[in-house]
Amino acid sequence: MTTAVCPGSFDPITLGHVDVVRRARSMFDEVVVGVARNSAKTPLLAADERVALARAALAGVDGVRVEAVDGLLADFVAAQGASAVVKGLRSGADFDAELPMALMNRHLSGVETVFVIGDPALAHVASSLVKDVARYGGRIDDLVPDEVAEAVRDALARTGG
Ligand code: COD
Repeated sequence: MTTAVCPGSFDPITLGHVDVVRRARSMFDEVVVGVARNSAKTPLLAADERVALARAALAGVDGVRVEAVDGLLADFVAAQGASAVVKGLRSGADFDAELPMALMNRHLSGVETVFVIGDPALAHVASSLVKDVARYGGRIDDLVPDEVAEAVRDALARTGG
């Protein structure tokens, strides 16, 4: 059985992420979605909330499970018995950001990173933009899975935006 890890901060999970997970699942028998911490970002949603939303969003996708990542992604990938990391690319800017991470993960544990090109119709969808649109009262319902829009609005109201 082949297993891949789809990692991200998923703050929140978007339709772009779901597209990447589905593409990963078309190549691997099992996909583990790893909800991790990006030390360069301050999350809006707590880790357990990001995990719960990702689980709800992917509940109907066979062969996919969602787990929290504590610590290094390279260690998580090894612990899951996965043979690859799968990441999505929207643009050359994504590639520039992803290349050093892919090289570092390979340096740490030998794991390879596979890049998939996301759906161009979702190329504008990014968690940071989703939060910004919601912050100023814009409509995000067609950018995120059903369960997510309300959770983002609640979190923004709770934290004062
Ligand atoms: N279309 C296609 N791909 C998309 C889209 C879209 N619309 N939206 C997002 N993506 C892709 C991104 O390009 C990325 O590949 C992936 O989805 C996840 O995106 P984010 O924004 O949720 O996650 P990031 O980029 O913040 O994730 C970074 C990690 C959390 C994976 C990284 O910081 C990490 O591995 N942290 C754990 C600690 C660690 O090991 N650090 C050392 C790393 S070398």
